[in-house]
This record gives sequence, structure tokens and C-alpha cells, in this order.
Amino acid sequence: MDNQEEYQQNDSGEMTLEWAREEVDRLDHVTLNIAVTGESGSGKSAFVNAFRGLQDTDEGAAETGVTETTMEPTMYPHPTMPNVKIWDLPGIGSPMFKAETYMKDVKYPNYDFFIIVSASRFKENDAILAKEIMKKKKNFYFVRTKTDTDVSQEERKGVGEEQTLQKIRKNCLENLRTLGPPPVFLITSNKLERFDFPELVNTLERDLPYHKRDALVMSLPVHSKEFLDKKYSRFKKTAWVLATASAGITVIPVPGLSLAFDVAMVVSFLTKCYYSFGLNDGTLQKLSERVNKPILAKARESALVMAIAEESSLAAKAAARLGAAGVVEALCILVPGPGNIAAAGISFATTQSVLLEGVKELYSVAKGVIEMAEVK
Ligand SMILES: Nc1nc2c(ncn2[C@@H]2O[C@H](COP(=O)(O)OP(=O)(O)OP(=O)(O)O)[C@@H](O)[C@H]2O)c(=O)[nH]1
Ligand SMILES: [Mg+2]
Repeated sequence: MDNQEEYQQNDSGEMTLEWAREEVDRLDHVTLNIAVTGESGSGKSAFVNAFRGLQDTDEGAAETGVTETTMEPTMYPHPTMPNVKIWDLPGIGSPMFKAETYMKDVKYPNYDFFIIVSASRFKENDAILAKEIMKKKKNFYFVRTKTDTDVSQEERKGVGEEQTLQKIRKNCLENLRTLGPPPVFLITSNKLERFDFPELVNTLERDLPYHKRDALVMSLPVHSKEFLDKKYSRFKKTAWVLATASAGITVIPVPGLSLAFDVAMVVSFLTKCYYSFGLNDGTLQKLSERVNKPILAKARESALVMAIAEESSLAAKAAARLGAAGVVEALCILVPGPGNIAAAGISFATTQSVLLEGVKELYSVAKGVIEMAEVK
């Protein structure tokens, strides 16, 4: 304990070991439960899939297109972050879910916020639902889907995109007059980078407590360059936190244990980053097919991407990078007093640089992918 305290005193920055440990714990345990509701056929399931970075035809995707009204809340876990859960709720006003008891019936305290989806105009039930959500002091967001269809239909009549969007916004707000009116986000689940999805994400981020914000940013698919940059800065911050937390491990008086801990942590962190940046084979393969370019092959030119894809070699690479410092650490921990602090310093600097170099490499590959796919 003495050594840990000393480390904190020596650390002139804001990040103390204790703070970093709490952060790591929060990152591991943070949950995000998102409720998606709206009328049957409005595009809820397609939205749920898009939010999870899945295509409607992917394994594990929510079924779309079939006419079947959801009779009870259905949970869809995020494919790589199981603590992020999206719930497809039954529509309000259905025989089993009366407006008066809806919130209680769907177990409202479970959700962080609600997304009310509509493909055409918002109806009275949507406004009633919003009022009920407000009463329970939860946040809600109106999402108007299938905007792509409206824009192309109007274009055929010679009406420009901006004019169509204005018309839809005006119409939505008129229908939601009694509520304020609240902002409405026009989106298309087929292409999140179009229309207001980035704005919706910014708003959600602003409203969420900060540790849930990280979970949101890390779990959403990369849909724009700006969003990739946002993910990159989150992962850089996490690298700092993890390196700070791992520095405290040097006080464990078993040579080699610190290194083993660091290797496992580096592997888990970079793997998370790899999925979050959309660099896994499945995602890249689909993208390659969609834009008809060898994106997967290009990404695999990165040794780090390859190592993560083939799991086992990543641990060996991380161990090799961290190993030199590990020997010094093992020696230092046998020496009482300031030796431990020196070891913590070495461990911190090495672990941090390995994490930061890793995340930077993955970011540069992900940026290349976006450029190749010509996502704006
Ligand atoms: N063009 C376009 N089609 C969409 C969009 N969102 C959904 N759809 C299509 O609209 C149809 C209905 O979408 P679903 O996601 O199944 O709707 P739902 O609200 O889950 O329907 P229920 O589960 O029956 O209540 C499907 O054929 C989707 O492919 C969109 O943003 N753009
Ligand atoms: Mg559905």
C-alpha cells in the first residue's frame, strides 16, 4: 500500500492510481440499455440493427420486413459489447400495452433513454408516450426513419433534398406541438452518415453520464471520419487510464506477474479497439463487397490487424514489446523503497506507449478503410 500511495503522491497529474482503478472498473461494468419504440412497420428493427453495426441479413440481426408486432420487449445485445443492450419495445396502445400502464408494463426503470421511431407522421400515441416518459424523468428522442425513400420520391417530382427535409421537419414538429415541440432526427437506417444521425449521436452523448458516453461511442459503428476521430480520442484516453492503473501492479511481489497482467490487458484493449473501429474480417468483408474494393486485403497489410485477427500471435507480440521492461520490473520489486517507484515509472511509460502505438496503428488502418470506401 505504501508504494501505491507514494506513486500517487509522485504523480503530479490528475490521474491517480486510485482514480485509474475506478475508471477501469467502470469501463468493465458500465451498462447501456436503449429502448426503441414506435408503431409497427416504422423501421424499429432496421434501426436496432444499424445501431448495432449489423445489416438486416446478418446473423443475430433483428428480423425486418415481416409484419409481426412485437408483443414484449425483446433484447438485442451489441455483438462485441454485451453490456450495451438495445430493446425493441412493443408499440404503445396495442391491446396488451395500454397507454395508461405502458411505462410500467415495459419496466421503464431498466432503460437509459427511449427512442421513438416513426416512418411517417408522429401520432397521438407517440406524444402520449413521450409525456409518460417525461413524467418518469427519462429522456426520449424522436427519430423519423426512411428519409432516403422520401427524398428520392420527391426528387423524382423535381423537389430538392433540402426542401424535402424541411417539409418533413415542419410536419413532424406540427404533430408534436403539444410537447414543446421537441427536436426530431431524420435518419435512414441504410446509411447512418446521411441526414441527422450524427446529430442524434451528439445529442445522446451530451445527455448521458460521462462513463455511459464512452460505451455509446465505443459501441456505435464507424459511420463518418469525424466519428472515427471521436472513437480514437476515447481510446487514447482509455489507454492512459489503463497504463496508469497497470503501473500499480508492480507492487505485487511476484516477478513476472506484472508483465502477464500487462500483456492480457494490452491484448484485450487492442482487440476491443479493433472491433470498435470496424476492422474485424466480417465487417470489412461486407464493406469490400458493398463498395467492390479489396478493403479487407488492404487492412490485413497491417501486422497488428493480422495479429489481432489471429489472436495468439498478438499476446506474443505484446509480451515481446513489454518484456524488456518486465525484466527491470522484476528486479526492481525485490529492492525495497524507491526501486518500486522506478519500476512503476518504467511500466507506465512502456505500457502506455504500447497501448498508444497500437491504437494509433489501428486508427490509421481504419482511416484508410474509410477513405477507400469513400465514406465522407
Ligand atoms: N428505405 C428504407 N427502408 C427502411 C428503413 N428502415 C426500415 N426500412 C424497411 O421498412 C420495413 C419495415 O422495417 P422494420 O425494421 O421491420 O420495422 P419494425 O418497426 O421493426 O416493424 P414491426 O416489427 O413489424 O413492428 C423493412 O422492409 C425495412 O427494410 C430505412 O431507413 N430506409
Ligand atoms: Mg420489428
